Amino acid sequence: MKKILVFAILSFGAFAQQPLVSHIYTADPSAHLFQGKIFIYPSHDIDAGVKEDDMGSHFAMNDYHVLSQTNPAGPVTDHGVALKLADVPWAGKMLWAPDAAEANGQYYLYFPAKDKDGIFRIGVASSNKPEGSFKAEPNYMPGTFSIDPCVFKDSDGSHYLYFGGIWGGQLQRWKMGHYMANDDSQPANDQPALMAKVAKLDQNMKVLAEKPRDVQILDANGKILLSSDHDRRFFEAAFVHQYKGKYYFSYSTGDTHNIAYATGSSPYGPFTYQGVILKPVKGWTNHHSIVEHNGKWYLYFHDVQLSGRTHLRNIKVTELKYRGDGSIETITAY
Ligand code: FUB
Repeated sequence: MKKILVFAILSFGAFAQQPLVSHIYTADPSAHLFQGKIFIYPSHDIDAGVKEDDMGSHFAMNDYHVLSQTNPAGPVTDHGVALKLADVPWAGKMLWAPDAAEANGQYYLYFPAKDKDGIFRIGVASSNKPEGSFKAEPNYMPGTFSIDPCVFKDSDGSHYLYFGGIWGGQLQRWKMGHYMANDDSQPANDQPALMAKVAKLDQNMKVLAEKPRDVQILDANGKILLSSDHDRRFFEAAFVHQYKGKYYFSYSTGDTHNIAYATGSSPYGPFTYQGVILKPVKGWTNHHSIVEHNGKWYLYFHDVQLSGRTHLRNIKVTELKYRGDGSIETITAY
């Protein structure tokens, strides 16, 4: 595996302005502290020459690289190709946003791809090293669908898989509990918005331990967010972390381009909407992760500074700050 060390980050002050790497396009960064280092699991954007459409067909990625840093202001190591489409027996195309988890000394990469029938599913691959390379299971995880897996490890050691994304991510095609190929309609404006899904993972980390359930996001009055509420409802890019005993469910609002968050007292939710973590960035998509390092918190995110093109993105990092009441200060990247 080829390692590339990239000395792009020079000072803390330059953080939010500078892409973490520029030798490849990267997006959807999922950052985790493993073995005392920050490992970043991004999408690897390429220009595959696929015509742009509303379903995101031009995001036609075909491998993953794993990156690492000893600290968020430090140089980045690219550990090379960690998994490629050709080595995933069930997958047909479009390796979208991944996530990773550690259990029992093994590392697991969770990733969405369209299967050979064009249906997005979530797959899992494993390795004994956080940087891979990863070996994919022969089939996708039964019971999974749509995109943007996020794995959260609770304080008791259990792991939960969150997933889902609307429009190109196909979540709307599952609104009746089964796949409806040509139905991209959204619930009526006065109906609950489509919700991300969550299920506990089996201890083997490779299958769900239960049927996925809805991740409910409520307003301050305890009412479920409606389909018309584009500024606050879930679209894609689920991420879960814990802070001072509370669970924080953060996500992209998609067509309104914010990273928003909601908090709750269980990994299953319900979560109550709190506000915006990250305002829209350059490019259509907004996708992030949150990690603690040496007592400070960091937001990994992406924009299109290097290319100006929405499917050729670059990852960045900036500090994230909590107020005394646990709310998060809104970040404006520019
Ligand atoms: O990278 C492809 C897709 O773009 C991701 O899966 C979404 O979250 C959006 O960032």
